[in-house]
Amino acid sequence: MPEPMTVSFPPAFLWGAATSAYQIEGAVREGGRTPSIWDTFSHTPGRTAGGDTGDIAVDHYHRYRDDVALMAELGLNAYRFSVSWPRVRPTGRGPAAQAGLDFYRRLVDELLSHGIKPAVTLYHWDLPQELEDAGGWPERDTALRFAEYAQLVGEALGDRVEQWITLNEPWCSAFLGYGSGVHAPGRTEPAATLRAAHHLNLAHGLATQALRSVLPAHGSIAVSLNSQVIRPLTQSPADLAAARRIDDLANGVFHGPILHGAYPATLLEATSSVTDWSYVLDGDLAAINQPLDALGLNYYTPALVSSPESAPKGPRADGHGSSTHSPWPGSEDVAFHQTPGERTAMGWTVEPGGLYDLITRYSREAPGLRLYVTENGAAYDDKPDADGRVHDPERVAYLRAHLAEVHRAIADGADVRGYYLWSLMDNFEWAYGYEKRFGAVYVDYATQERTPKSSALWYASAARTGGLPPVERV
Ligand code: PNW
Repeated sequence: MPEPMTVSFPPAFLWGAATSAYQIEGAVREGGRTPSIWDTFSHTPGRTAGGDTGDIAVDHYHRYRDDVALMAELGLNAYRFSVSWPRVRPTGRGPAAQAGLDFYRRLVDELLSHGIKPAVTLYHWDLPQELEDAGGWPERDTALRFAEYAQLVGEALGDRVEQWITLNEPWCSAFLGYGSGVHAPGRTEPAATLRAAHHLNLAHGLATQALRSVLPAHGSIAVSLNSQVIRPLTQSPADLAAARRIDDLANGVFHGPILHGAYPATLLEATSSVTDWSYVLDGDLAAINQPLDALGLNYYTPALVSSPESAPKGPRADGHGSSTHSPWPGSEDVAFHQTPGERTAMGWTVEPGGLYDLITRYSREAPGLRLYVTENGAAYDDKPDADGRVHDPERVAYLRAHLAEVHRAIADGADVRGYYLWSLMDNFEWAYGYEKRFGAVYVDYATQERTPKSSALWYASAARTGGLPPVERV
C-alpha cells in the first residue's frame, strides 16, 4: 500500500506510551502491598526466564518523577499505566492502603503538571494472591471484589483521571493463566479457562457500573482487548471453520457479551464438551453489556490457522510461549502456522496491515465508540553502541509502518483517537523476564539508567509534528 506523501494525524491525536504496574514498579513490599499472583508465579522456579521477578523491575515506584520528566522530554501527551490491585487494596478485600493510593495520586499529578493525559488500567494481570487462593478468576467472587476495587480507585482518582480501562487483555488472563499456564497463576484447566473468561467479563461489567457511579460525567470507560487477527491458511471450508473457532475463543468470547450482550452461539457449541456454561447466571449478560465510551485495541501480530487435516507436520507456532497445554479449550486440534515475513525478537511476524484490519473490524463491531490503540510495539535485541547510544532501526520501521496503517484506517473513517506505544521503557516481559526489550527507552538493569533509543527520538518527532517523519531523520 503506497503511503501518501505527507501523513498528518488529527490535531487532538494522543501520542502515548504504555506500561503496567508489575512490569515496571518494583517496590513489591512497600506501603502495605501484598503479593499478587505474579509475585508468586515469578518466584516459583522454572516459571520465568532466568528466574526473573518484578521485585525491583525498573524501580519506577521510586523513579516515577524522572520517568514522567522523560515522557515530557519525548513530547508524549498521553501515558497509559496500570494500578496494582494489591498495592491499593491489600489482599484484594481489606481496607484501602492510603500509601498505595497516594503513590498513584502523586504519579497522576506529576503527569498532569507536564500536560500528559493519564489513562488508567485497573487490571493488568496482578490479581491479589489471596483471591487466587480462594479460587481466582474461575470464581464469581473475584468479579465482585474487582468491582469494589474499581470503585475505590475511581473515588481516589476520578477527579483527575478522565480515561479508564477496566481490564487489559482478558484473553491472556484467562487463556494463558488458566489454560496453557504460561502466565500466572499457571493453571492448566480447560473448563476453568472459560469460567475465568466469564468472570472477567462480569468483572468488567460490574466495574463499569461502579465507575459510572463515582466518575464525573466526562469520565470515559473502556476495555483493552488483545483482539486477535485470525487468518485462515486457505479459503477451504475446513480452514475457514478453524479460523472461526479460534476467532470465537480469542475475540467473540469477550466482545460478544461486552459489546453485544451474548456469547456467540458457535462458541457455546464448540465448547460444549469442555463446559456447560452453567455459571452464566440470569442477569449476567445484561450486567456485562454496559454502554462504553471507548475501546482499546492491543496489536502485535496476526495468527494463521488451519484445520488439522491441512496442517503440514511440524512444531506448533502459536506465539503463546512454550507449554504442552493448549490455550484453546475445545479447539486443541486447530493448527497454527508461522506467518511468513520478518520477525521480532519474540518470533512474532511483522504485519502492519493486521492493525488496519483490526481497527476497521472493530469500527464495524463497535460503532459509536472511540477507538484507541492501547498497545503496539516490538521487542528487538537492543544493545548500546560504544558511544552509549542505542540504535534500533527495526523498531523505528515497525512503529512507522504500524502508525501508517492507523492513519490509513482513520482516512477510511475509523474514529481512532490515540496510539500508545508498548512500551515506554524496557521492563519485565512476563514469562520472558528481562530478556525481551520492548522499550522505546533502554534500561540498563544494573544501574537503572534510562537511555532513549533512536525509536524514542523518532516517536518524539512524530508526536511533535503530528506526522510520520522519514526514517533517515533520526
Ligand atoms: C501484552 N500472546 O502481552 C501485554 O499487555 C503486555 O503487558 C506485554 O508486555 C506485551 O503485550 C508484549 O508481550 C501479551 O501470547 C502477551 O498472544 C502474550 C500474548 C499477547 C500479548
